[in-house]
Amino acid sequence: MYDCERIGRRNTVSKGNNIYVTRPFLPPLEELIPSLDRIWHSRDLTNGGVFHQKFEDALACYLGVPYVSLFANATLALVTALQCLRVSGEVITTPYSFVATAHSLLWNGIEPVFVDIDPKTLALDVSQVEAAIGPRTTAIMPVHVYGRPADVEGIKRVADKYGLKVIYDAAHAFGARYRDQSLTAYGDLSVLSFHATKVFNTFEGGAIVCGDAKTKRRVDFLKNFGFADEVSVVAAGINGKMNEFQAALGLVQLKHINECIAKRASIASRYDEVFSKTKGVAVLEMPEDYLPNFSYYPIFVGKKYPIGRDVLYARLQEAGIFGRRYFYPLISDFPMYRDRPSAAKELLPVAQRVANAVICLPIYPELTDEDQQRVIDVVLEGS
Ligand code: T4K
Repeated sequence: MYDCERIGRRNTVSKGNNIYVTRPFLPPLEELIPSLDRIWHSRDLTNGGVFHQKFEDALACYLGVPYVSLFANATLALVTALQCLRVSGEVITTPYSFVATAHSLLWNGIEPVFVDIDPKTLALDVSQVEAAIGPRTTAIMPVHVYGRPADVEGIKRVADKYGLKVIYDAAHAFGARYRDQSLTAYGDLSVLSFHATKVFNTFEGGAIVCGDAKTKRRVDFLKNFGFADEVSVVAAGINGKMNEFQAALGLVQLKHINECIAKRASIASRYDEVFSKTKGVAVLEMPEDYLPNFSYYPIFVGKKYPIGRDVLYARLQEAGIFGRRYFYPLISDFPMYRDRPSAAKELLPVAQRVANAVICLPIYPELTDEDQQRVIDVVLEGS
């Protein structure tokens, strides 16, 4: 069966009036041309060239973290992060995420154990994590959902008590800060995504953030087949490298990121103003000590909203507005996960409720006031 939303995107050019959950920000092409010129002349296309090196340094500096290792995408980075810390057995994770989170465990032969989410953070409910720890548990993989902080202190407390590693899926968290540091500074490792749909994009891309040089070295070996030098392979690595084009684009994108986040902030504040007063619609509260990146704008459609979530979702589509239900269905409901005991619906009531209520509305720097008004009008019409 065809996915109408995807067909809709492919038709953007001819229709011109569709609005999508996101549109990637791209810098003016002329800003990239000198770098492309250099790549073309140098013929250094990948395997850790000059742009790769510069972008790694610039990113670590922008995020204010000790070390960054660039990747072709976040999924490969997640798979590699687990390898880096030699995680095995069982890992506690959330059902409320993009499938890549749990898929990275299966690709490592690790058993995901799902735990319900907290209704405020929408990340792992720490009070339920301890009960899920068993003799084979070696790590916790929480997600900073929509770039909002998971309970980082609570997770650290439990992880320290049981000697578990913590790998954050921070795919949404670029530029978000919590208690005066990058969200990616928490945990043993954090993984960012620079996919086209993210706050910060390099077309595709990702990174592992880590705190010490030794770990960074191991990550770097692992993303390059395990090569330590021309004749030594020290681990069964993968090809996870970011190429020079992606890195060159990333360097240019960095110059625009603050402005992009500021534009998102003003769109979010207009939505907040309207939807905080809309009956049957809930919006997320801002955590304390948190600097958001406004990567997504989820609304939660409750019982008091007369037409319900799915009718609203369909009406938005009829109006050419393609929001997305991130994250519905839950990961734990997909066929490769649903037979696990921890995937049982009755064990995950908060995640089920949230997944059945959410619609992420369009938010991106170039969303016009008129287009935002079209989105608002459809939501208000159903209320
Ligand atoms: N962990 C988490 C928590 C994640 O959310 C993700 C990815 C990952 C890990 C893995 O990261 P990567 O390996 O991808 O780096 C999208 C993205 O493909 C996916 O990266 C993202 N999460 C997820 C939340 O969203 P879809 O299936 O919704 O994408 P798609 O192609 O339907 O795009 C959504 C809309 O974006 C389109 O309607 C229009 C717009 N769009 C999209 C693309 C790709 C564009 O305007 N231009 C584009 O090039 O999954």
